[in-house]
Amino acid sequence: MKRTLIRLSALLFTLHASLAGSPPKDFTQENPEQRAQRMAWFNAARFGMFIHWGVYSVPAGEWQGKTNYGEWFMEETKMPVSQYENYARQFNPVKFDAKAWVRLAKDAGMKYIVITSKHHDGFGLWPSAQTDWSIKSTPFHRDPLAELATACKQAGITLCFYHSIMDWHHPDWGTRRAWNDLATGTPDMDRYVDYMKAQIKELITGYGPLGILWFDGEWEKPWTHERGVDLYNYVRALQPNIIVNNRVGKGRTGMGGMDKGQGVGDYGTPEQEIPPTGFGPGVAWESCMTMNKHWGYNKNDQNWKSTEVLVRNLVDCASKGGNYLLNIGPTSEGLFPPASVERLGEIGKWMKVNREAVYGTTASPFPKLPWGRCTKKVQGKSTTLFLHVFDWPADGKLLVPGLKSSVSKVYLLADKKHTALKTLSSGAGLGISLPAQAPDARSSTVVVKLREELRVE
Ligand code: FHN
Repeated sequence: MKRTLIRLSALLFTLHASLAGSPPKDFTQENPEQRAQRMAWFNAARFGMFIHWGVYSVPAGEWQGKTNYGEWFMEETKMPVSQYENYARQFNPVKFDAKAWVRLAKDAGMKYIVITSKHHDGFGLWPSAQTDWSIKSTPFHRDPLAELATACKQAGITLCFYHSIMDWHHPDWGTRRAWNDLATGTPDMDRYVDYMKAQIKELITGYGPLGILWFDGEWEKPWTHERGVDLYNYVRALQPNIIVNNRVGKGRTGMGGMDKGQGVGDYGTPEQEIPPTGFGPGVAWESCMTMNKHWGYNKNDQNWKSTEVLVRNLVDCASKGGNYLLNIGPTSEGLFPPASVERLGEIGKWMKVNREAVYGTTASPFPKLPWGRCTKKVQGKSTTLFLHVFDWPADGKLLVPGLKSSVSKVYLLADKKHTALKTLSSGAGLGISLPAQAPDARSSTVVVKLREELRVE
């Protein structure tokens, strides 16, 4: 009863405030402590799954003899929108199993999933009340996002939505395509923003608490910084603790993904690249990458990155204080490509041994390490360094340059007995004697427990 009264009074307060015409709250003026609290899960997670799924998976990258298409199929083929809509009628992912997808992500060590609720083609992956251009117009009379939300909740995985600001299908998107043969009238961006906000409200209020709203497609002229600030505040007002990436505004410097200043959004979004260094404490970022060459499913693209490259990318991001968002492009049947499943399984085996050297870590205190990377974990007064050795020294001698702190224990993370490794401090830093064989050629972790505060020269 008391809880209901509290809720009722909060609702009345909000109602009064809005009737009184008080200005909407500017969430960009959040204090550092509030921001740190809101970003904590993201910064600890370090590893997520990106999913690009939509009707573009039906042609699977192939059209009129060309085989290099992906989620940009409509734009790159310049297919009349009326013809492109036929793919929705063929989109029937009868093999879609949300629990299986979430299990694959969780077993790979991923802590969150970002799935395309709407990509640039405007197709809604959920039964939106705002348009028929959604899963409603397919033979698949289910709600994949609802099934994914349930599976994520059961598995303790954070669900996030990717939502494209740019919309090649909607008649009011400001830069209308010549091949949008269904659009009539003059584009009206205010009307478009109302439509986009109505869809976003469905997503934020209909699928449980979300981790991130991952905006994209912000680069075209009709979108402005001011509209970005407004959209950021709109989203945060609907779910105050949600995280919004920097593509809600206009601050992103191309694929480098970081803000050039005057941006809006909570973190930077390098794409298909990893920054050369981190950006210091308090600057959150996430590098998103494909596993082959396409975001959306392309049946001919067999350019798969090796598991070694994927593991080292994850370690590289974590060593610079960032996250790794690794993409899957499911088929129109609702399956992850076998090559993706294979790599997810291999990454999962590596994470089973090395996850504590990734989750909850912060950036390396060393400028550059010739043999690999380093992540750091501070728990109370104790500091642990995780040395990720890519190039195992042939002579068994590993030097941590400049490390001056005394150490209490050094051991291989893969060694369940935590057998102490011999160390020798010198003017050059800390020398560690390693066994001849690396536990994992892709990346092996040496744990260095410091006895005192961290000192690096
Ligand atoms: O145009 C999109 C592209 O299709 C894909 O979604 C990537 C992934 O972040 N983002 C844009 C390109 O920067």
